[in-house]
Amino acid sequence: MPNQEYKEIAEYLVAAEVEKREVIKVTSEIKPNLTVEEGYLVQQELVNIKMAEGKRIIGPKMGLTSQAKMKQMNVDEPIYGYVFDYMLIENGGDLSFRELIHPKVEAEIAFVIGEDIEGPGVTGAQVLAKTEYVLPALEIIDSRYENFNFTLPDVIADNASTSRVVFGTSLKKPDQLDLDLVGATLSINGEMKDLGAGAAVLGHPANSIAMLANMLSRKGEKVRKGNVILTGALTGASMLTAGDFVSGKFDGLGEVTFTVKE
Ligand code: OOG
Ligand code: MG
Repeated sequence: MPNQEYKEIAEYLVAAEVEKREVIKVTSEIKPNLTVEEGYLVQQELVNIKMAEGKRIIGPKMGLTSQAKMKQMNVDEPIYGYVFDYMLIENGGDLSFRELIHPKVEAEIAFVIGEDIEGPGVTGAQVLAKTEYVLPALEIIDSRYENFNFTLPDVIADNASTSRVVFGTSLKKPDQLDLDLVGATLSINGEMKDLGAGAAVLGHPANSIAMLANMLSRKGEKVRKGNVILTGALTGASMLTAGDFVSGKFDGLGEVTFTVKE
């Protein structure tokens, strides 16, 4: 498919985000046979559009790294996307519901990378050696597709549903915790919606960054020093509505909260 076609699909998805309306997935009508590789080419065009608008990358992110998420979204392999500066909300801050389409929240462990990590062949242990800090996070995903209904190539093209992120404010060195055993709860208005542990993410969240470095190496890219990276949800995702107070509590890493405003 010619480059122009990837660009047009990327524009279709950016318009959905900007105009806050859900659209029909790419594989229903526009491009039924879109492949995973082509999904990433569309995603690259989408990233290019945002960069040209002056938006800056905070880091790549991993998605669909847990069985719970793969089952919830009915897909069978992890993906990556990118978090931009305009997506950040401070811990304890407000999420504007009217800026989004049909947001959901999920609990994640994030890594601050201290040295470049270049695949292929990267392992979780190598990732830990190059990690500066780990911190808790809540990711707000907002698929641009109707009812979060998509195939793997669709969700890749749509920047892995990335929408907003709240990073926690307590940073720990990776050797201060057994990240696979870190438990987390996700609550909305005081009611626990889901729970999980670090091991839900590919056995250990560091394995998620290793997989990311290995996937990025296919396009000659790497995980970079200074990237802040979401390793993927260790809980399922819960729908949000205006007025909600959301809290993610992580053993040894503290609490991350935000309020959903109109
Ligand atoms: C795709 C994004 C998945 C995660 O952490 O698993 C993701 C989706 O579920 O819409 O960010
Ligand atoms: Mg996520």
